[in-house]
Amino acid sequence: SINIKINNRSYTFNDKITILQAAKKANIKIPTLCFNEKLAPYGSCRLCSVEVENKKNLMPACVTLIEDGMNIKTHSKKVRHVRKVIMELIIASHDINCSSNCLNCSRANSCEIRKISDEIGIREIRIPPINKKQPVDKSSFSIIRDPQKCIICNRCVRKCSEIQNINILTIANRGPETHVTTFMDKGMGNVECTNCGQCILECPTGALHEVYHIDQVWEAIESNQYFTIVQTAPAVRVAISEEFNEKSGKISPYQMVEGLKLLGFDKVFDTNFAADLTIMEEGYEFIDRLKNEKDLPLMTSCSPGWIKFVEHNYPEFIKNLSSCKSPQQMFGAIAKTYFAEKNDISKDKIKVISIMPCTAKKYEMQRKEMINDVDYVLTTRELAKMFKHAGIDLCNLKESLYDEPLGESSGAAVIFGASGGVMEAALRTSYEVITGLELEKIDFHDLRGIKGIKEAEVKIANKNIKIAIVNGLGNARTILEKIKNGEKQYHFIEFMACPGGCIGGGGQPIPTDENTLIERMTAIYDIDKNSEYRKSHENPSIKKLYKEYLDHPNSEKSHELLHTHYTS
Ligand code: HC1
Repeated sequence: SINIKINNRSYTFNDKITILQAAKKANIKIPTLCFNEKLAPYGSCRLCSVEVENKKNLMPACVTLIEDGMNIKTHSKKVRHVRKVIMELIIASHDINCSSNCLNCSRANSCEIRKISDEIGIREIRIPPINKKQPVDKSSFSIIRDPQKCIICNRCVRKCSEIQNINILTIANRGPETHVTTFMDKGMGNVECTNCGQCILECPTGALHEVYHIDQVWEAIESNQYFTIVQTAPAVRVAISEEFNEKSGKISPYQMVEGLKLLGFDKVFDTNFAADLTIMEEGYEFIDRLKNEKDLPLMTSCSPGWIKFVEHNYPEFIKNLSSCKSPQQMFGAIAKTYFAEKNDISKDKIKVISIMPCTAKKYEMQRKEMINDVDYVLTTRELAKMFKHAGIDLCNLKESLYDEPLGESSGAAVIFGASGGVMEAALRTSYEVITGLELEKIDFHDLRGIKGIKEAEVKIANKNIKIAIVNGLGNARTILEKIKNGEKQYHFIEFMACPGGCIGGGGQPIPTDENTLIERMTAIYDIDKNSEYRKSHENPSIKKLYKEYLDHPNSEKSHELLHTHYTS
């Protein structure tokens, strides 16, 4: 055992952990900026510096291991003074006008610099600000990067390489010239960025944020020219609560619907309707591929970050991708045809606005294969801003139902928002279609949870179907490599670009940590459990859509509207 003293109190630990971990176990908070326990330690910001007896210099708590007999002071006069100087330097290297721009900063309410400055007692900034003279990177459809606000904590770089395994961000130069950049300074839109937005979730400041569509959406709502249709993704309905300081799921989806009606959208519909539609199309596609043993494993195609990852890195698997458009895009296609025709509205007058937990959806809507299905995408964070702009107190609103017919959905659709949900929804339908029998145990608990790679075998009509569920692009790379070298074989795989699935999307409230993911996931499965219909093929509005318009899954009309193909 290792005996140490922290602030004159004795503690015993069994493992050689860091000073930071030991302090945490002792309920002592040491401030950090460049540290995240899910990423490799970096030790650059030095905010976590502590005094260790008999050591000349202060030691960074995040990378210094405890040793028997260590006597540590975490908040001595010297430590407090040094932390203030470090913080002043960090602030000086941050946006030259942060104190005034802070008012319109994307992170005005969640800036880690502001929070830590308060915690360590910064009262004045004695160091003049540094102008880094680097332009804002606006090259991406999804993400804006403002180097003036970057404090070089390296968390975005590490998240992109260690968790997502994409490696498009890097640190360039040294000393005062140090900055985060992309290959040859090309900009995020011109390198192999998947638009997943995990870097945004990791950024402690407003140096990274989504490309805003808020102004265009206000304009569409307020113009008399357009018929505005909003669709809400599965994961948004639980996480929106967090933007109003409530636990995930506390504000009901129907209060959010009422809020959307108050904002002035002409129709409030649901992406979940299209998730049910996706299950019909993809379920039948799976049955067909299984029967013909063609292009297996089938790989899901609803996560646009994942699709871009395959196109750039594994073009040999493009044939395995489902030809189904994502629910977001299917929804737009149906809104501008079936709904438009039924209601005699010119499709050119319709503006489809999606509320998504995902920054890559802003890129997906602009892909040439499916352009014009959707007009604008707002993230969960942007929607919360719009509610606040309009003075809508979401927590105290009455509940209002989604409009019909594109607002009806099953429990199988809402679970799309959590890792494993698309697979579970597909199995609920495929089982019944293949066997003609009723599936009695519809909860597939083995497929749930935030673990990065999950595997299972399901027996359908005497055939063992091997499935995998993968979330996070680093894990996607691991599985694809194993399939390539013959180590693994599957029939069907669900892939989601973001850790935890869409509930962990780059457009979700910040922080998005492991605890929040679990809370969001629990709230999602609660909605499923309490749904009137729990299988996509039971959704009455979906049955009607096939009867009145599409005929049957994978029909010619379905292919024209709901399917696509990808190229490398
Ligand atoms: Fe998702 Fe999907 S589940 S991709 O995670 O298939 O973004 O929530 O809307 O399109 O339905 C996201 C979520 C979302 C689509 C659906």
